[in-house]
Amino acid sequence: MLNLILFGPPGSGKGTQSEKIIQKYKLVHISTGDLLREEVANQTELGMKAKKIMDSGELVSDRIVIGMIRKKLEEHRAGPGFIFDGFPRTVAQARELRKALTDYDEEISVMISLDVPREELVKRLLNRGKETGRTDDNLETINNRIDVYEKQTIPVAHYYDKMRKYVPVDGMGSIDAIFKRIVKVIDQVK
Ligand code: B4P
Repeated sequence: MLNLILFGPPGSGKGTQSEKIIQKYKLVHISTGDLLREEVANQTELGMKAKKIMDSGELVSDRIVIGMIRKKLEEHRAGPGFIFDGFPRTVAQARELRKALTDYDEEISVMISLDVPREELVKRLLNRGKETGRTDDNLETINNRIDVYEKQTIPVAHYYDKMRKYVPVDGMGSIDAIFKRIVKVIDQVK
């Protein structure tokens, strides 16, 4: 199985590039952001709790997120592999993912990290907010999300770097140019 993590700050293009990766490699896409937004849209108890946290730019609890991931892994255990988009976001989530994959005799093949400067992230997310009305795409929340990423999520990159699985990719330029860089990395580990 090919198991990828697509990593990077909010607005770095994880969701955008995931769509192209899934088309080419037929992987199962797990986006914790999408799963949480689905809960919000369905107004579940979990969704109501998550919405407040997401609108402030903080991270939803590890316990909730890991529960959602374990469920998806079980549903697609016989599949071609996974692309994890926006997960893990804390070292605790990374450890739990490792345990869960080990239960299926699997492991992460590579973590691809999209590098994009802060000014560009803010620009992209403000634009997405205008186009989609996403309630967490306003300046205050965007800045907090980037701060939270720097404090709580960057250590996840060090975790995979120690295992020699971390590969940075330039996330600036056209969507197709970035995709070509990603394909090069995937084809080396496949
Ligand atoms: P996510 O849904 O993961 O959202 P994101 O990081 O903001 O977006 P992404 O990087 O996918 O950017 P996109 O492709 O859309 O998280 C939302 C919230 O959910 C978090 O704040 C947190 O509260 C919660 N959450 C999620 N996962 C969690 C976890 N594991 N643990 C705890 N909490 C969790 O790109 C952004 C914009 O840029 C788009 O408009 C796109 O069109 C544009 N764009 C993309 N590529 C471009 C390019 N090359 N050039 C110009 N524009 C580009």
